[in-house]
Amino acid sequence: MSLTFYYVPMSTSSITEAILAELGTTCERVKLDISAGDTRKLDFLKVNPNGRVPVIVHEGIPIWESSAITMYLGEVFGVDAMLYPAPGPKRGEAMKWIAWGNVTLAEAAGRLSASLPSNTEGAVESNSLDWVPPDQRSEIAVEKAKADLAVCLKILDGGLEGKSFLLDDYSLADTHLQGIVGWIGSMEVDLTAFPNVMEWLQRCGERPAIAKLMAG
Ligand SMILES: N[C@@H](CCC(=O)N[C@@H](CS)C(=O)NCC(=O)O)C(=O)O
Repeated sequence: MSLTFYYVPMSTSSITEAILAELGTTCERVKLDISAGDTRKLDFLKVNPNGRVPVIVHEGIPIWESSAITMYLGEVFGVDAMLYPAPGPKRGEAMKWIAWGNVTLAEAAGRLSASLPSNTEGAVESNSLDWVPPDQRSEIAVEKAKADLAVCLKILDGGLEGKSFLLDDYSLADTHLQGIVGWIGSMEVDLTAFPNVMEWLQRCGERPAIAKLMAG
C-alpha cells in the first residue's frame, strides 16, 4: 500500500493529520512551506493544480480537498476501525457534517481569517493564496464573518444537543469538525455562547490521538 501525505504544519492539513492519527494509518509525509513558495512549485502543482494542502496520494491517485480526503480515508480504513459508518443513513449523516464543515462553517471562518492581521493566531500568512491586502479589508466584513460564524456555531450546538458526539459515538466527522472549530476558537470568536460545542471540543481533545497532536 502506498500512501503519501502532503502537508503544511498548522493549516487545513492538520485536519487530515488528525484523521490519519485516529486511524493509525502510516504514510510517507511531505512537508511544504508556503513562505518558501513550495505550494506553487511545478512538481506540487502536478499533484494538486490548486496549489493547496492537504493532499494524499493513494496508490498513485492524488486526492485533494480535506473533506473528500476525510470521507475517502473513512470509507477505506475507518469502517473496520469503527470510526466511520458503513454505507447507509449514518454514513450520510457523517458526510453531511463533513461537507457542511468545509463549505459553510470554514467558508465563514476563512473570511474572518483573511481579514485578520497576518501575524495574529488563525490568520493566513501574508504570502498565502488567501491573503487579502489590508486596504481591501473592512470592519464590516469582519463583523459579517463573525455573525455568519455565530449562526453556524448555533447549528453545530443544536446538532450536539443531548449527544456526546455528532453521530452519538465518536467518528471521523468529529475529528474533522473539531479541527475547524479549534481554528475558529483560536481567532477572535467567543465559543462560550455554545456550551454543547465547548463540551464536545473538550471531549474530542481527550481522544489520545488528538491530545498527542495538540501536545506537539
Ligand atoms: N478547501 C481546501 C482548502 C485548503 C487550503 O486552503 N489550504 C491552504 C492552507 S490552510 C493552502 O494550502 N494554501 C497554500 C498557499 O496559500 O499557497 C481544503 O479543505 O482542502
